Amino acid sequence: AVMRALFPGSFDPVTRGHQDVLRRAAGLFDEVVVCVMFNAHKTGRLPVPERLERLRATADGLGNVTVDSHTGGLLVDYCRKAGIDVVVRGVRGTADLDYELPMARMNHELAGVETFFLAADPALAHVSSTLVTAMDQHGRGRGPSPVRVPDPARSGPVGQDPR
Ligand code: COD
Repeated sequence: AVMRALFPGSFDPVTRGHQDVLRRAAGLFDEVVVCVMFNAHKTGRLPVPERLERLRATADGLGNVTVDSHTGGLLVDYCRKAGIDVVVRGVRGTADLDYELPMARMNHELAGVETFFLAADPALAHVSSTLVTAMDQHGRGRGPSPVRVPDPARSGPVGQDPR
């Protein structure tokens, strides 16, 4: 059977950490939908069309990935509508798991949707949308897209951009 996975998130903005999870999910499942959703605990920063544009750049070259948004309802409703079998989430540490487990159980109870956890690459586990935004605001960013070619002048242990 074809396995369709959903990688949901705020992606505000998408980071190299998200990109790594997306690439790995694309290698594991037949089809992956990466989808902007609203997290009730977060105040939004970027408008959704801007988040989608950056996600499309990030997903570029991944032939089995499509980009979508679902900002007006529950994740389980999207899963039913889109024929999703599995939800993929990245886990950076125990704080992520404390937050993820109740959601995963709720999604399973409501719609039988399973959650598949991918352990964050330790080299990227510190990368978050919040830190990337702070760096952009203070002129230390590399620009809007996490898929840009690295600037050699910025590489090396000092001044390295975590995205
Ligand atoms: N390395 C690996 N993984 C990472 C990294 C990193 N550096 N950074 C982030 N991730 C992972 C996160 O752990 C997460 O799995 C995913 O990437 C996306 O992260 P965020 O922060 O962009 O997204 P969240 O956690 O804000 O997304 C939460 C949802 C929007 C999915 C959730 O709120 C939701 O399901 N909303 C829809 C409404 C709903 O159904 N609510 C009830 C849920 S029970």
